Amino acid sequence: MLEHLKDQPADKILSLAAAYKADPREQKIDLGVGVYKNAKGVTPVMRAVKEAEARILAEQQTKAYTGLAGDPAFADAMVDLVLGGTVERDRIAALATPGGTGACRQGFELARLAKPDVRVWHSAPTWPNHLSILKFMGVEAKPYRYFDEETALVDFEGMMEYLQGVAQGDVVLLHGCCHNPTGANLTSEQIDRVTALLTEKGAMPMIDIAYQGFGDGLEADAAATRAIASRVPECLIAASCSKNFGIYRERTGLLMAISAEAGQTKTTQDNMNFLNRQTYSFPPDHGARVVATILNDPELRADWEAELEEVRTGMLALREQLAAELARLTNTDRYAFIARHRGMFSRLGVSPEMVERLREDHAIYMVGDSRMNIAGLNAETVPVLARAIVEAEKA
Ligand code: PLP
Ligand code: TYF
Repeated sequence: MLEHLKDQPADKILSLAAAYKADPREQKIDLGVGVYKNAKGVTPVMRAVKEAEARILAEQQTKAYTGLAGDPAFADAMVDLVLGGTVERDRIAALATPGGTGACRQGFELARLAKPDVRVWHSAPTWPNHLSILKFMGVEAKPYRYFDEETALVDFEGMMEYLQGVAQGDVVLLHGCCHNPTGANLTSEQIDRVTALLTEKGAMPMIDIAYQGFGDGLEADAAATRAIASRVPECLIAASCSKNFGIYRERTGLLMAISAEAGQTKTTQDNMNFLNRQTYSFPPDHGARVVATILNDPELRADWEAELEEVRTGMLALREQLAAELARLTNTDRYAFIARHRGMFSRLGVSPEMVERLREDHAIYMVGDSRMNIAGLNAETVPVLARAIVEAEKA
């Protein structure tokens, strides 16, 4: 029967990584897949992660199954990291999942379980996996305007106009911080207006937060999520530990579901556990245990926060350097948005042909929609990229 299988569309971001690897040119620059790299191009294991792993290796007495929802200590620590006590704990059900992707998938599944004809609104553009998962599930996806190609910032009035079309019982997917792929984010006033509109419409926000600590800091990056979650009756939150703990391959994430009343939480939790059981039974544990160990130990936590802060400020410095270099070369402030964007990514807003020229003529790899991973740069390659952009513009 397998002969009936058809080819599936490849993930463009992952295919780009393969193309980069195969490029024999020595001076190539990889601004593709969203993985943090230091100035040497290495994705390091964070110090606190190494130490937590050493402790777990020395102290762990059993590898018997956890519960279907994973280790409660992980859930508690992550609920606190993301929500910081802004929502009553007894209204929050939490489910450990394989990465933020697993949290998104189980969040969509939960919404569909509650409402079989649920529609999910998403920013245009959004992380391509949101769309491919929704399509695979057969859930209706509705785009809302988000990115203004002219300014490379958020078209907020356009967004609000689209969100007027939201109906009661719709899910509206938002990025908690560091929007992927654009790097353009809502201000706190704009978050307030979106929250008020969704409440008025009776829609449920679903927040995907995959880069807490990569934008303006751990607390600042959680502010939008907290502002929304503390003001709406119901909310889903998909959190990833892949980036901020650098544990990509450990597959560590958490789905939180906030119910309107504490009396609902048990049923919500039971449904979430059910979803894990139907999919893979128990979620991965190693990464979750590392995260809980770090967050619950003051020394490890302080060291993790310090290292994460270096990562964050390093990316900010690269943004500023690139924006300044482009201002100097073009004599305009056309690229000033790069310093205003936050997180790992900026969408340059240039044509696919120009992205192609950067790859062919300069061995610079960015995603076809002109998304670049800022962490793929270092102080030496920023001027190389800036010159290439200016040259490719003229070609
Ligand atoms: N959501 C967004 C917006 C992302 O960019 C990512 C990227 O990795 C994820 C979720 C999920 O990541 P993971 O499944 O590796 O935790
Ligand atoms: O957007 C990115 O680059 C990251 C990593 O199928 C990623 O979120 C990319 C593709 C994918 C899963 C993760």
